[in-house]
Order: sequence, then structure tokens, then C-alpha cells
Amino acid sequence: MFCRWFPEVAGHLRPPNLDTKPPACEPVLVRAHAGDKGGSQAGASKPGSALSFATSRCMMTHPVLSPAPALPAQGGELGMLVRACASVSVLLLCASLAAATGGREASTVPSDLPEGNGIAANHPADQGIEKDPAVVFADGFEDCSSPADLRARWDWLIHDGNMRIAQEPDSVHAGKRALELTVPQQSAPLAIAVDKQLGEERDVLFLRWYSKFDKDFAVGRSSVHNGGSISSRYFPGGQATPGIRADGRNKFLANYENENSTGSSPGALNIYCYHPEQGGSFGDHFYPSGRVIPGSEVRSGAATFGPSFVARPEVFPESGRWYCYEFMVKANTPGLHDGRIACWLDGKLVSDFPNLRFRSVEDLKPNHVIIVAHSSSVRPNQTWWYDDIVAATSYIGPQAPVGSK
Ligand SMILES: [Ca+2]
Repeated sequence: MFCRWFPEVAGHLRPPNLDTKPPACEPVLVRAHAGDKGGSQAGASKPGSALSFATSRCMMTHPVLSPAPALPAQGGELGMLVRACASVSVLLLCASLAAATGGREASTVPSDLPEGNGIAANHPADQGIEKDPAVVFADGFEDCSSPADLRARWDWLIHDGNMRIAQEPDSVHAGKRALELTVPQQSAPLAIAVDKQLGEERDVLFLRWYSKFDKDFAVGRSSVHNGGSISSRYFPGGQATPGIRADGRNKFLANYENENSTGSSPGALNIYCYHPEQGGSFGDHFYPSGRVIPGSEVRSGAATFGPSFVARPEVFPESGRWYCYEFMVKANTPGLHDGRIACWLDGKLVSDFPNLRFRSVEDLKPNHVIIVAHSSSVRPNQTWWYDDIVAATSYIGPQAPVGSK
């Protein structure tokens, strides 16, 4: 793997407690607290502002795992583009993963994780879901008329000048409103996010949301972070901590996202993860097949996820349509590798990463969620839409239609 990091454009504005080294394959948040009314927030909200979310671009190639060529879309059960082992190089990797996992074939081993309907089935269109005993946070943006209204539910808004409350039917998943995030064409990377610090810490947390990429979404082979994260102490004092390793005591983070090191857009589903066994100073990427970056040659499959790991096909969602994303983070028992991350797309289990260790202390628990859109923006006006966000202590599942109960 070759990972090229671009220096932060607004480095001189970074807080002094951040790592000043160039690499950051991840947004470096320059935050505006939802309660802040001062000028710094106003400045941070301007597209292209020097206070913009500054980060770097990451281009990943590998002598074995070379970028896969763009493939024509194919229909599927979920209407998603599933391309497993799309190139010779990936076939080679899959062969090694099959050997590492005892030759099991993808998606043939039963899982103890749920699929299909979850607690959302009891709350059509998510109406009243916030009152479900398992739900710890929910927002469908129906009571928002402008980004300023987001402050009622969210603790932090990152570059709210790049947010909009969309009301066009195609830009809304359910109800009449959704959150629109747009990265304009500019030379500096930019990230936009809404954060929620949960009041109660839990050992297991699920986060579900609906999102859609603009139909023309394309950022080339560069860094894109998006989707949602579940973390603990990754944002001390409101600052992200990129490039600082997780050590079992200080923090962990898991972000369920698309990334486009293959050159496709919006790219392959994966988990971006800070954990004590991470391969470098920045987070690992976990893919459904078991591929782990960095160090895929020796860290993929059972090497990281243990003998029970089940390799599944890589998943490439399409632009221009809504998907239901959900993932679970289960913190490990201190001293054991029994932590787990599982991911669903439209209610279908698409990846399951067992055998993980996030912590060596009991009190490091998932307590922070974030919805983010980040791009190095080589094309103009790359837009994401998000809607129907729910965090809960049990599987949430896709939204049930109105009148279905
Ligand atoms: Ca909505």
C-alpha cells in the first residue's frame, strides 16, 4: 500500500494540541460548538474558509491489490452494486482470505446477528421512535427549517455554512425534510458534520441512518469520508485526534463509510477504525472480504478477525439512491478480544468483524455519534443527503412504511 498524505492547508490554524505532522487520512476537525455564537464559528462556516475542516487526501495502491477498474452497474437483490473479487488482484486476495478462513465461502455461514426488521418496524416512518426504550437518539430533521435549528438536538455543527435543510422530494427520504451537506469545488479538503455526545455510555451501540450520494458524485481516487461514526473519547475537548494511536485507554473510533481507493464512486463499504491493534498511526480500513488496510498481506481475514470470521463480498453502493446504513459497535471485555463491529445495508448484514479489542479499561465505552461528509473535492458541489438517524442499544433495522403497523 502506498498512502500519500497531503499537508493540511490550514495548518497554521490548527489547535496546538493536535499532531502537526502532515498525515491525516481523516478529517481534522476545527469545531464550532453548537452553543457558540462567536465569530470563529461564522468563519468556520464559510465554504473554503481557512478555518474549514482541513485534512488530507489519501491515495492507496497496492502491488497486489491494485485499483479495480470501474464496472458497469448490475442489479441485485437490494438494487445495489455488489462486485466481489472484481479484478485479478482481488481474486488473489480472496483466495488468500479463503485459506485464512478455512475455505468458507462468502455469506454461507449462518450468523447470530439479526437481519431485516428491527425496532423500527414498531414505529412506521420512525414516528415516535425516539420514545422506544432502546433508542438513545433520533433525528429525522422534520422540525428543522434551517441548519441553525440543528442545534436543538446536536451538540456540534461542523461548517454549518455548507449545510442545508432540504425539502425537495428527491432529497428527502421520509417526511418533508432531510439534511443536505455539500462540499463545493475548492483546492482544500472540507468536511461537514453534526455531532452528538451521548449522555450515557454503553457497551453496545447501534447507529442507523439513510443517505444518498448525488447521482454525479465523483471525487476520483482521493480521500472521502462519510457516513456515521461511533466513538469514545476520540474528540476530547471538541477536537478530533487523527494520527494519534488508540492504546486501549485513550480512545477508539469506528466509521462506517464508502471509500474510493478503487477509483469508483462512491466506493466500497468499509469500516475506518482506530483500535489498539491498528496497523499505523491512522485508522485501519476493514472491508467485508476481510481485507485490512494497511498491511493487508499479513493482517487480513483471520489474522485480525479470528478463526470465526466469515468473508463476504465487497459492496459498492450506487450514487443517486437512498440506502439504509446501520452498524453496531460492541466494546470488548477488558483483557479479551470479544469486541465486534457489524454492518448492514438495507437490513442485510454485509460485514461482521469479530475478535476486536477496543479497550483495556472498563470505562472506555461508545458515547459519541457523528454524521459526516468529507471530500477533497476535485469536482464541484459534491452533495450528500442524510435522513432518519437513530442510535439505539439494539438492532434498529430499516424504516417501516406509514400505516404498516
Ligand atoms: Ca425527514
